Amino acid sequence: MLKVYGRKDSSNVQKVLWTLNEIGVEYEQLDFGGKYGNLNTLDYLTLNPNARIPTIEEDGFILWESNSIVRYLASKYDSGGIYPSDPQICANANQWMDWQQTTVGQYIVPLFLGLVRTPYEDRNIGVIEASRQGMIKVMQILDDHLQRNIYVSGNEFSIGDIPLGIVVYRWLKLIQDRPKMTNLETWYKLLVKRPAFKCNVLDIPFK
Ligand SMILES: N[C@@H](CCC(=O)N[C@@H](CS)C(=O)NCC(=O)O)C(=O)O
Repeated sequence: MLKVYGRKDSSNVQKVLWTLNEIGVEYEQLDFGGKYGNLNTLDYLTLNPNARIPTIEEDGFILWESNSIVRYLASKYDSGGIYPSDPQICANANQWMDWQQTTVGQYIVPLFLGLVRTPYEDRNIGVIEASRQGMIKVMQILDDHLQRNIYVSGNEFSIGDIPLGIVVYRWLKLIQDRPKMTNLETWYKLLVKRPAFKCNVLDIPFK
């Protein structure tokens, strides 16, 4: 059976678990990382030399990098479904996935670490505020895109919605002082209706 290495409260692991539930593939989830540790063992480093989660293993095939795992699973098990068959729609989904990692990540990661993982007295308010401002800027780009699109890559839910759905959940939960973004909230309400999003993201407490 396909193995997923990574604790359930990691946002990058959640992308993989959410995808697996969307496409109906059975898996075994193994608690690695965070309080479970075990990332710097020789065995784990052989799977993933970055000592990071998630990693998957399927019949001897090993893959790391959460967005690459989402693409692999969806293309293998749900091509034409959440992995769009139209090359341009698929490219759009990939574009927004890459944008999540490279552009949005630089703001949501310090915001999350500052507000969730850092004790109040140790927080760097300057970094938190700069990250909040950065998030407003990038969320407005997504909000504008969603004015013309029901989902990230068009009319259908796809892999493009998964990484950003997890980020937007954290953004809406962590920051109340933000401009209203109607299109983003309309899209987010569609995600909330998905059982795979609820059980792998909404129901898991922040850690
Ligand atoms: N770019 C990598 C980032 C992986 C990453 O940084 N994962 C975090 C968890 S979200 C991690 O391994 N942290 C160490 C830990 O959980 O102990 C990916 O998308 O998979």
